[in-house]
Amino acid sequence: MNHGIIMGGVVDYYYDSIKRAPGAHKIATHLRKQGWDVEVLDFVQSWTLEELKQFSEQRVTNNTKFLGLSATFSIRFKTLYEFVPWFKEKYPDVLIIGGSQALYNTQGIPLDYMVHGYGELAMDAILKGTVKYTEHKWLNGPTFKRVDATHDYMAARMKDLSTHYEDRDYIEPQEVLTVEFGRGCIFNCHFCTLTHRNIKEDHSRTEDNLYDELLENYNRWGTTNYSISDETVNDYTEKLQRYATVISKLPFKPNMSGYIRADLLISKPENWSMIDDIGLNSQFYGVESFNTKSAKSVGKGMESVKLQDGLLRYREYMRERGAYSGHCSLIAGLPHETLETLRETKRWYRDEWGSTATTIGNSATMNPLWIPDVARPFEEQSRFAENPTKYGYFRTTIDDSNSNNAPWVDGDQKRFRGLYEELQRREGKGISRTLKSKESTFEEEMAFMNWKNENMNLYQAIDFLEHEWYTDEPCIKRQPPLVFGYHNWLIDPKYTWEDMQDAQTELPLPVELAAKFITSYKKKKLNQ
Ligand code: B12
Ligand code: SF4
Repeated sequence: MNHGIIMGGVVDYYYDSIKRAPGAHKIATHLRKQGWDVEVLDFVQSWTLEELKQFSEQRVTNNTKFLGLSATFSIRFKTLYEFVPWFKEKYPDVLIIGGSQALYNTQGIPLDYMVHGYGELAMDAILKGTVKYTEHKWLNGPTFKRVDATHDYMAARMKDLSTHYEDRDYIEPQEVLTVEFGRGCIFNCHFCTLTHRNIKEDHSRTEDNLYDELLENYNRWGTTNYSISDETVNDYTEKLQRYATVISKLPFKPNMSGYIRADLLISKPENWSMIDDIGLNSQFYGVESFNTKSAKSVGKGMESVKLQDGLLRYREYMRERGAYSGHCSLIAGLPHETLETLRETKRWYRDEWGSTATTIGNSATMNPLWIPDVARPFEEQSRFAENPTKYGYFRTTIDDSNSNNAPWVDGDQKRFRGLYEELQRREGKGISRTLKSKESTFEEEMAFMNWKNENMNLYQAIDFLEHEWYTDEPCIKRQPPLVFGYHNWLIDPKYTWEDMQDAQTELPLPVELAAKFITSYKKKKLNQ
């Protein structure tokens, strides 16, 4: 039987994540249906070079045709820069294939092929030897063949989106697994970087296909916790209806977190009971701005007071039914936003939405507007980033923005000094538009435009965030965990999904337990 290995890992903001590599399991499932024996190695960021070598020596045989590297986010880990060349030298006939939605997530790693986009159909073509590709070279690095799955092998209309796990994955019941309902989004917001947006026809999996996956995971591993990887779960009602109907027939009620468009949620109360039936009680709202004109400028049209009142009403509705967590994600610096409108948003968060000294409310985060400084080839750009001047954004410098040369003063939470100093350093060195090499991974992460518009500039935005948003007030300090981060707590069976509505400060992260979980996983894999 043809054999392959896929290694992957998801790194979180907190520490090496105990989340399974969703793309690795998806591709493995796809190939197994065609008779392949494909094993997934999770948490690759936590494996040492020696352990990766040991694993390979145990697994690779004459039947092994490929090593896959799965990068939901970046996998530019030091161990992989060392391991992959070793693997290539030792097993020159085994293809090394990277896969990610963003080409640069494997920057500098010596690969035979790099697939960008949803990779199932591209993988089929590579393994059949019929794939279309173009030759490239990483900046200061090796050459590779690029396979474009965003156009040539677009796997965005799949009716079967199942993921099957195996005994050799050692899934434990408390884990939060990833599930997909569909790929792409029917909308086309101005700053969105999603490749498959503006899709008008149905792009979701069949409801039976979803039902089978949830039931299998419950029966085999005891899984009840999920995060949904769709960009917008509530883009249309008919899809919600189909999934609510089948999920209600399961012998358990799942808990799910997912991206919800808040304006649609509020304008379609007929969807509320369906969302409840799905178990989607932890919701991430890409609100972007509570200033109506600003939200409209990026394609999100609802009048802000209506949106805010609607969210509070919806919260009451959900709390009567059980667990509920709602997270508003906001941006400082969209068109028409001023320091005063940002302060107004903070007042609403402090007084209405967030936690107080005695109650636990909901969470909201605000980030500075990020406009990429230089377009990365083969990566989807938002309309916003393609033409910032059209939206009234111009380049500036820290010297211009901070004209009286005031020294940076840390706020309560000391969050933005690094960013401020980095902006200054880049400008001083004239390196603001450098694309990174594998040795200087930081550069590219920081390569965003230092902007100004007619109302404010980036320096003012980070100064506001440092001193007025991220303060030590209860709405910030006592906010519950962010809805896509629950796995960091739930890996400890002492925590329940309902606990995720408590103040984060009262929920110590089980860092040691997570480390032990990964160590034990590695041991099982190496002694299989
Ligand atoms: C959930 C999610 C989050 C959660 C993650 C929580 C967690 N730990 O799981 C949160 C909210 C924390 C988050 C944060 C961020 N996210 Co996010 N996120 C997602 C989302 C919606 C789902 C991820 C997922 O599970 N996908 C499902 C799996 C199946 O997809 P996949 O792993 O990519 O696998 C497919 C392909 O990559 C490929 N593939 C994968 N492996 C392999 C292997 C082989 C051999 C092959 C051939 C192919 C292949 O085929 C797979 C199946 O088709 C995606 C969008 C999306 N729908 O994927 C964005 C996405 C991954 N996020 C993105 C971004 C930009 C971010 C942030 C940087 C946002 C920000 N400004 O803060 C941060 C970065 C966080 C970090 N760790 O670095 C971008 C990444 C683009 C990029 N440049 O890397 C995405 C793609 C959205 C987008 N289109 O803009 N995110
Ligand atoms: S921002 Fe959200 S709703 Fe808008 S196009 Fe992107 S995924 Fe769809």
